[in-house]
Formats: sequence, C-alpha cells, structure tokens
Amino acid sequence: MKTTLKTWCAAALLGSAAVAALAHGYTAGALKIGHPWARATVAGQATGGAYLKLENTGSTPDRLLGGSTPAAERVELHSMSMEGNVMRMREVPAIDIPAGQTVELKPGQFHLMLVGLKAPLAADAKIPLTLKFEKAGEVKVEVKVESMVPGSAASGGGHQH
Ligand SMILES: [Cu+2]
Repeated sequence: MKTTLKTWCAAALLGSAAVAALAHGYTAGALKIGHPWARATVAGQATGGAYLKLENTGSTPDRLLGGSTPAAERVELHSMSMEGNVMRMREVPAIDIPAGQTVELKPGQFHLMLVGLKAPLAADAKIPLTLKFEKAGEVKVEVKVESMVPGSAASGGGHQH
C-alpha cells in the first residue's frame, strides 16, 4: 500500500503544471478558499487527491482540521516531502493557516486525500466536500474534478490500490 501511494503521488506531481485555472472560490469569515479541485481517477483506484488554496485575510491564525465527502469513506490531510530521492507522503493532524498568509494545497505538497472512493472521480464532475476549520468551522465547497493529463497515468505504472 505504501509503495502504490508513493507512485500515485509521483504521477500527480508530474501533471501539476497542466492544471487549468478555471477558478471558483468560497469565503468563510476571514478565510478565502480558492478553486477546490481533484484529480480524476481510474476504475479501481481507491484514493484520490484534492487540492485548494487557503487564504487567511484575518489577524488570527486558523487551522484546517479535516473534511468529509459523500464520495469517499474518509478524507485525510497529507503532507509530502522529499527524503533523499524518495517522495514521502504522510498523514498530518492539521494544516496551519497563519494570519495574513496563503497556504496552497497542491500536488507534491499538502493535499486532501480522499480515501476509499465509492466510484471513480470522473472528469468535469463536481463533488461536495465539507472542510472543517478550527476557527471558521465547517465550510461546504464543491470540488471540480480535473481530467488526467494525457501520458501522466502511464508513468505511474500498474495501479494496485
Ligand atoms: Cu496523499
């Protein structure tokens, strides 16, 4: 399992440059949530990554604590970092959003991991996602599914999720 997740994230990283910027956004108190999107998945893929931008326009810090969606059994917060030549992904309890700063969840960095997908995420679909913040509380957003970048799936090899 560990290996396949790593492979998947490496593939996600390669495709990041091609993401179209069809922006949609949300505001919750001092928080601005920009363009939530997820990568389309193939049949049999058990996890999918979701990404968005968090801008804290206020003077107090907030934290993203987690989320939930009817599209998956659970939503985890993940970080990624390079350790030697290997990209490692691990679950984190929260993502800090310091006052006056913008934190971007994007491929190869912090992301939301939809674990236990109930159906493949189809390109152009919109899936509801409830985000949970320490201060801003629960915020409902719509996640737009972006299509796989042609060729990027091949670099992941045989997915065995
Ligand atoms: Cu992950």
